[in-house]
Amino acid sequence: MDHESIAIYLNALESGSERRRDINLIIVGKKSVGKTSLVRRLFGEELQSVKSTNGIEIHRRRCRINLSNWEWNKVLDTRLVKETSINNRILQSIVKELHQDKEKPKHDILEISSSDQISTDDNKGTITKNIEHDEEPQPKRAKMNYQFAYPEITESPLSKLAKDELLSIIGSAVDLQDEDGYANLTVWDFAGDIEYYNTHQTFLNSEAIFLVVANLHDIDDTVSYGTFNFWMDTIHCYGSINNKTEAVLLEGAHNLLDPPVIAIGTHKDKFQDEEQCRKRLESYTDKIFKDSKLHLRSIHLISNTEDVEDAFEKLRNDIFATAKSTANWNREYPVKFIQMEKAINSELTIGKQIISFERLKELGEKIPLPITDNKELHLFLRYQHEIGNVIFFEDIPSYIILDPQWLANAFTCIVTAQQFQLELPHLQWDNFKKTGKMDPKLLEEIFKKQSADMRIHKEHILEVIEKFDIIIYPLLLTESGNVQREHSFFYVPCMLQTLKIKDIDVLFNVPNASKSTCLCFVFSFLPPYLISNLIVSCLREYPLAVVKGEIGLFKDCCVFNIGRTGCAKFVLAKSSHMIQLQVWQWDEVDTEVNQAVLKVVEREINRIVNTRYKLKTVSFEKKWKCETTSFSFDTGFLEFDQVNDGEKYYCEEHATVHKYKDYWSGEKSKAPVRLSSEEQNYVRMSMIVLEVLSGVLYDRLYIDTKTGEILDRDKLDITEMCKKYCALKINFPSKGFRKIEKVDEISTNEDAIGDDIQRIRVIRNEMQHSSVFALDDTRYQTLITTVHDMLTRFDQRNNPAGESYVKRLDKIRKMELKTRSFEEIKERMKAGNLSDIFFMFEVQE
Ligand SMILES: Nc1nc2c(ncn2[C@@H]2O[C@H](COP(=O)(O)OP(=O)(O)OP(=O)(O)O)[C@@H](O)[C@H]2O)c(=O)[nH]1
Ligand SMILES: [Mg+2]
Repeated sequence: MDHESIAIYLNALESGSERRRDINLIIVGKKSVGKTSLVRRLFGEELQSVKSTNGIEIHRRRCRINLSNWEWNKVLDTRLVKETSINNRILQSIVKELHQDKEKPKHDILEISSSDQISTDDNKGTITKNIEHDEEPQPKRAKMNYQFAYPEITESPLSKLAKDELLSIIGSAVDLQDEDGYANLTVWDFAGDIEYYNTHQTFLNSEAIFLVVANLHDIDDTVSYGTFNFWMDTIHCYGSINNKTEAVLLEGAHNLLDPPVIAIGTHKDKFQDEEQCRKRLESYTDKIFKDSKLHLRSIHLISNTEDVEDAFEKLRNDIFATAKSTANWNREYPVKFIQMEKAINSELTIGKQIISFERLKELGEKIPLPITDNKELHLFLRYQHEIGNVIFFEDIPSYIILDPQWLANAFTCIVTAQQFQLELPHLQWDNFKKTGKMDPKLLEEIFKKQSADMRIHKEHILEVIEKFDIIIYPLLLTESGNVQREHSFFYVPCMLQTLKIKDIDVLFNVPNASKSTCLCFVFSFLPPYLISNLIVSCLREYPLAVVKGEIGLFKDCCVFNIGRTGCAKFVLAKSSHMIQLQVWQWDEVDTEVNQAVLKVVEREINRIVNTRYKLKTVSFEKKWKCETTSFSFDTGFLEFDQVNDGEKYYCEEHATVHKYKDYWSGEKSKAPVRLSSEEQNYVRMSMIVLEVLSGVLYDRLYIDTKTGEILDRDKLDITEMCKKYCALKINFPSKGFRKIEKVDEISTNEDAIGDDIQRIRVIRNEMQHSSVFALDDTRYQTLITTVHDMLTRFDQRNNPAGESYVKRLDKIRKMELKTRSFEEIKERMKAGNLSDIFFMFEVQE
């Protein structure tokens, strides 16, 4: 093994990349509609012995990328195959590097040719390799012979690592041809039972393609439509604009949202007429929420039992075409990351299903070209999560799940659909469903039925599923008035079936005078599992309230104690599209208690929505209802700045007048009464920078890199993007990048893209470095004219998907601004943290 080959390898690791083609296909729909049967047919398998799915089944396959001859190969992704595949990818990157180096004079590549006979010779400075295969069935294989000679260099510890690595790859089976010709397909077959919806959530993500399946025969059933609608809305929670600008424009489609959905109607065999089937399925797709509809790409009508292969071939091709139209198809993947994949795969091989971020860091340090930057490791994990290789959430970094099926199995130990509960008829399910309480005896019986592997790891499984918010060991008040964490049993909120929301205050005997106004988090779409996650989160901080021996935990509703005395409690209750919070104080009312609880609850909702699940389209508004409201009343909300403390207001629910008491005053006192016109100008311009200009720059970068390079779209930062653009060494601004401070100093050469990028940078700086957070009318008008002209040019150059940039600008100019978050925004401006401001600022068109 010569040093230059090691150098090439290290270079490939540092700067090289491969094209990834990953399809993450998730199949959802009501119970028994035919999801598993559909998976079988897609894989060309028999339908016999299809059983109802318990939880989630993950099938991983590789399939050939060839539109005319596209087959879903039955290569199971066993660990051995995975290892081989990783080695192939590494070796291929070296060969690619060699090809690239061909043009460089210092590299003296002697030969790259096809030959059957390859050998290894360390002394003469050549790598040769006989590439063999142990996979079957195999198409034509490329037998590569590559030899090269370089001067000797001193061996460093790094090159020693690289040498060992290369030797180990060379000693394994590789097939360069195959890697180029395959896409990785992961199919997730989800159970239809509602009990699992809480656990399904862990496996969904914004990069998948969804098949939403409905039984055409069931179409008039309201539960059937409800489930279809539920899945479309749930998918929309992950919605983002499909930014593959060119592809979308070419097909004449606008404003499509990812993740894409293909709607499938099964049981076509029960109808004579295909047109009738189509109308039935369209009666669903026509009714769904207009934004959820933007995910829908096509519909397919099939019979799993009767249709011949053609129908499934058509569907396979459609899935493939859909995958190709997603933003991340063929994206560049750093070769270094393949190394990391190899490192985590070896952890799996030695039986570790879970590793911590700390362990990942250690692994990152040990690979031939170490990854030590946390951000880079996070990017790696995010990508791996998106393609379904690992499960990783930023808020639980100690639990990186290397085998998603293991986690799915762990979930189904505890979250069990009715049908699977029936297999253990002798157990006390009723009490479990009523109280959510899992006592040690029931737990023991359940684990007796699990596989040996699961039984051995019982404690570990419980620890993991607690981290994933499925179970909670509650805090309880002891008789002596202390707060203690319970360890002998736990609760499973998502399994509860007893609904008590209506009479919860009667149960706790709460006098009206003790109740606060009811704070409502009103969602446009409220993911149903959110309340269980939220209850678990709050039970980590507050003791569960108990009254007359009955605990305050019910389906979609929970009562917590605040402090040790029990004199103050709060309730969280879900009803239709809102989560409600009410504080009960039997003693003197202290509004600081309300504010403290609100802070925790709001923080946890934001964590679940934004950090845990990264739900891009889920947002809420905080409103309120009167003290004596019924939790099921879901209209007639009042705005926080509508009434002042002590003022009277009309209550729609009780058709009478009440006096307003300000329990949540933190809500109001923070905000200035009104924004001045200069402040409004400033806020508008900041929003234009964040919402429009950063998008322009992103699109331009995307077009000019021509690589679809991985960019963190969530954290668009103009400085970072300018740096990247600068590195492309094209379209330099007329006066260089750094010298200009004001937009007025930029050359008047309006054709130059570089000058416009410069304009974006300095306008953003002007906003960020403002010390007064105000912009006078003249300056605002000057900037608006500059931005307007520039956006007209970029509309021509970038041809953006969806709305034109100028239209987006006009929207912000006309928006009505609310004042509440202004102080908070100023703080963030001062801190230099400009991202996300737009989302914090509540705006109305
Ligand atoms: N006639 C007819 N029967 C079908 C069709 N698709 C599925 N079935 C039958 O419906 C039953 C349920 O099918 P599955 O594939 O298990 O349904 P599933 O959606 O995976 O069910 P869960 O995993 O329990 O949610 C089986 O008996 C299938 O044979 C179809 O297109 N036509
Ligand atoms: Mg199934």
